Amino acid sequence: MSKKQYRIAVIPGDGIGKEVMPEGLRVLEAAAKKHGVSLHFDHFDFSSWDYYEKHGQMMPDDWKEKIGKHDAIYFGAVGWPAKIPDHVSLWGSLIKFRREFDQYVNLRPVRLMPGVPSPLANRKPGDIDFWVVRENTEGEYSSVGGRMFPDTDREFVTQQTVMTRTGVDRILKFAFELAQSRPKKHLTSATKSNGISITMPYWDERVEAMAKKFPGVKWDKYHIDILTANFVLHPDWFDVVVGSNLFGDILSDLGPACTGTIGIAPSGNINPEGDFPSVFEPVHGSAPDIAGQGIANPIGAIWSGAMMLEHLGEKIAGKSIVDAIERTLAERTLRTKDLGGNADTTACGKAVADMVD
Ligand code: GGG
Repeated sequence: MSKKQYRIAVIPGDGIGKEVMPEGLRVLEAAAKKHGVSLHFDHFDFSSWDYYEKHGQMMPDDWKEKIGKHDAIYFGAVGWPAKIPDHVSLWGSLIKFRREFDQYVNLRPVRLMPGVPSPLANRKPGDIDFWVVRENTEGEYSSVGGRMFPDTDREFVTQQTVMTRTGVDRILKFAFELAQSRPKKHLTSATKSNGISITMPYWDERVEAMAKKFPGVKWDKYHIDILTANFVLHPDWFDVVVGSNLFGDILSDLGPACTGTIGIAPSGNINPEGDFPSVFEPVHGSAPDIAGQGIANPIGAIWSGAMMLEHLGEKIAGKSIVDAIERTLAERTLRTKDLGGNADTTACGKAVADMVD
């Protein structure tokens, strides 16, 4: 239900996050103006190397008070490995959001857009159109483990995968409900229960139990190794693909790569109950190799803004952005370099904003 007025926390983060976010905001403002939605943006500089350098931590102690009452959080990218190890920046920001705000769904669409050449042979728009649903709060991304006897011959490290019944069942329920709402009504589960012999058979067991509650949904499962091969060979087989935290992370980079570039892929870290704000961010990271050159593709950030509007109940405004993205991508000259065009980040962002209607 639309309330037409929203407070959004904006966190650009590191690297190209700082370059693509202004374009996302430009397009959000254009869509809001056209569709009578009022967006108020509060800007925050934490979750970045710059902040860490000054304060010795990724975020202030009261970060939850600062952004926890916003309607949504619009995020760029995190990571500046030349200065700070990736696991420190990720666990100090994004993973904190996901856990503390119980954003247990990571939702990532994979769609071949008109005019964008797929690296896969003979694929056209419509052939690739599915969702990756990634478990986002537990699984392989666990802090249970440790290191013993450091710097000796006896040194060892261990890290546990954590699967709880609540955690597994709630992500599966979300994925089955999504599959049920789609024309194909098909769900694929990513597993590796032949090799990972405790947690993955448990995951399979819970999938089977959940499937019984959704008799209208056809489902299948693949081990992650052949599933990745099938993403490349048969992307048209998929409709909704659900996976654990690690498998979902891998699949949701591979999927967009099959649609031309990871640069256009959006994502939502969603708390479906709405008890906490959800975070919307492009799938891509901070890309230090191209940061500062003004050539990053802003579409992933722009599309994430559309997902945010849809999540807030502003479906028409959200769709107007996705339609504008499609129209922009159809013009070679408006695409960025990664898609064979020659537009820079700003030109591409302005083109999308102009196309919003
Ligand atoms: N905008 C996405 C981003 O900054 N990703 C950095 C990253 O490494 N993410 C890992 C993850 O999503 O778990």
